[in-house]
Amino acid sequence: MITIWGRANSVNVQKVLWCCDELSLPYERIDAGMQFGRNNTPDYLSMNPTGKIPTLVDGDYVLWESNSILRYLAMQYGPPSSFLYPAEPKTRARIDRWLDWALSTLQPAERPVFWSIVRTPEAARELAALERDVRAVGLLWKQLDTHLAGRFFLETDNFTLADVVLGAYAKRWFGLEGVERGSMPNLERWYLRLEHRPGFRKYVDLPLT
Ligand SMILES: N[C@@H](CCC(=O)N[C@@H](CS)C(=O)NCC(=O)O)C(=O)O
Repeated sequence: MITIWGRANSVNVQKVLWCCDELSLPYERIDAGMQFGRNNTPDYLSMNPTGKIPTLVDGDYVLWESNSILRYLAMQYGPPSSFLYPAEPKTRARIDRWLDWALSTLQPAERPVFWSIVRTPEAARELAALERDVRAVGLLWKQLDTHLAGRFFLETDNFTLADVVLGAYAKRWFGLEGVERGSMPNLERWYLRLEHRPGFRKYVDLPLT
């Protein structure tokens, strides 16, 4: 049995839950992080020394880092020529670059915006910083909008792990209230396509908290 440790409103946990849904994988989830705590107990730290969520436990195999968990699940449980994470090296590398871009570039830029609007009381918001941060992350989403011109999904004609990862962050962009997003027609079309995926609706397309 697969166990996923982490609260359900974490974007990094949501990606993993969505991926399990795409693979029709049963799992149990244990709340951890923020108000649930548990992630700094000695037992948790012995599984995941970073004290972050998510952590995956699959039998006696333990893994942390959300995108690594996605790759593992797709390789371990996807069919050999899995559409989610194709084995062909050039295709796989194009998917991997988006997974890397998401963690190295997009997440550091989107996190302050999300935290300011969703998890900070209005009176305590620093508006000048917020405006600057929205502009910065908007430029990154615009890069994705440009990439998506003429494409159905991010890479290949099929839905892949790249769509899972960026789709989870996209909810935290399109779901924000009071943000000037500018025109991103390709990104919007792609985002609407994700709404056809039950895993997106069930685990990601929820009120932001
Ligand atoms: N790069 C890591 C980031 C993990 C991370 O920062 N997780 C956040 C939640 S999204 C966390 O553990 N926050 C502390 C908490 O929830 O208490 C990953 O992708 O798994």
